[in-house]
Amino acid sequence: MTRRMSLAVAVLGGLGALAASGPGARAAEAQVMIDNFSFSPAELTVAAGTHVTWTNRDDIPHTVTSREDPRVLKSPALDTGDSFAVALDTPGTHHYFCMLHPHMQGTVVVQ
Ligand SMILES: [Cu+2]
Repeated sequence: MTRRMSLAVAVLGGLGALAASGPGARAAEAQVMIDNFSFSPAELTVAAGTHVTWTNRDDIPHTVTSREDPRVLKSPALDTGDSFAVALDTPGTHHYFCMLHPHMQGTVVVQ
C-alpha cells in the first residue's frame, strides 16, 4: 500500500511539472480509467491540446499503446494506481490497446 501511494505521488508530481511548463493555461483534461480489463470510456473524443490521463484501477499491470506508427501513445506497464498522461495536440484518431492483454482496445479521437 505504501508503495502504491508513493507511485501515485510521483505520477502526480510529474503531471504538475507538465502543466506548469505547458504553453499558456489551456489545460483541457480528460480521463480514461482502466478497470476490469477494459478502458472506460473505450471511445473518447477530445479537442486538440487536451491532456488525456489513463489511470489503472486494476490489480494487474496494463499498458496504453498505439496501434499506429508513430506510437503517440506509448506507456510503460502501469501498476495499480499508476497514471499515464499525454497532450494530444494534433487532430486525428488514435487506436490503442494493452500490450499485455491485446483484446483490451480503445480509441481517442482528437478534433
Ligand atoms: Cu492489460
